[in-house]
Amino acid sequence: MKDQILRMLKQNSGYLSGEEISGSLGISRTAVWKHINSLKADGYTIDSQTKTGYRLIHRPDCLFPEEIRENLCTNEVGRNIVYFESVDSTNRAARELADKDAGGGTVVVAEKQTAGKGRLGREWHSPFRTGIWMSVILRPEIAPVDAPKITLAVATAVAKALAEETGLNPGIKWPNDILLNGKKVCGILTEMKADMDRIHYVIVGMGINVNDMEFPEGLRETATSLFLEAVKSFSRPLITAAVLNQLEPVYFSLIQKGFGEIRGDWKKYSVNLGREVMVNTIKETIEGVATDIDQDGLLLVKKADGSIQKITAGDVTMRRE
Ligand code: BT5
Repeated sequence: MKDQILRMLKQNSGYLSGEEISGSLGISRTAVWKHINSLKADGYTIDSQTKTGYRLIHRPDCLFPEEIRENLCTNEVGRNIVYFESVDSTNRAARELADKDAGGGTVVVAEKQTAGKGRLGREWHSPFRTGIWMSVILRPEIAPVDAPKITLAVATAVAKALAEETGLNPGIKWPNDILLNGKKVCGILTEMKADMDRIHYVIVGMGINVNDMEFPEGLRETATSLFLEAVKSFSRPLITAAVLNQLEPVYFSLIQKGFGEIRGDWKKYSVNLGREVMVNTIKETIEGVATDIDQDGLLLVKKADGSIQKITAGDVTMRRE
């Protein structure tokens, strides 16, 4: 009901009387008044005039599902959005929902994470209302070994959305970083629950720094935000919707046609290819030139002895950055 009132206010640039709202929604005027107060408590500025009614003056930059959905044009992804003002980790919350049978396409968003995580137990800095901290539950019918390709597909979707919405020039650093001017603006964490031959679900977590004006010591040199790069702030719900709008077609293309379909786009955004890289994997460090990404999403590194090594997972550092 609250969402419906909000929608009515958004569609009306002038005042809407309590009577009009109560009449069209079939609720009492007191109920309308209560919902309006609740919207105000959420941060919406609504002018209330005894004679003329209510008018929406300003909306907060929040990840409320209603704000995201307004710009969403997907069929499945983001049709169900679970909102937290604060949560330990949206990936952890998404896992819990997926274990309780939440459908594929369910999105979890939070204004803040108290224990946001990166890969291999690293921390993800996720302060209140500066960025987009979100996780998408996916239920792909692909083999577990193919799951890492989802990270690459999602990186392509994020890069496309950021380029379109901001006019900036994002680059993908294999496998899971989006960079702006060499600094990290987004990290992706893909986790899954699977048997040997079957995926139960995949959780794709994305952390996008949007309106951060600064970063703490330790991240200052390596992290950036859309605000710092464009010198203007952006609507977080709008960027969230833009990312989900790109994610859905890229994901379905991956599932139906394989990584080959996306590979061209991925390469267009890659900042690795043709560069000297050092890749730390769990068991070794590989140095060479990143020459390509293959049909399976593996990074090909040409070593000094001329041999090509295919890398499935690791951290890439670029030389002469
Ligand atoms: C990642 O890991 O880049 C994956 C980050 C995924 C975060 C999202 S937020 C929503 C969802 N819920 C979660 O709990 N996580 C996901 P990795 O490649 O391991 O990079 C981690 C490293 O990035 C850290 O060790 C820091 O050096 C750096 N870092 C931490 N916070 C950052 C930030 N906000 N912006 C840029 N760099 C950051």
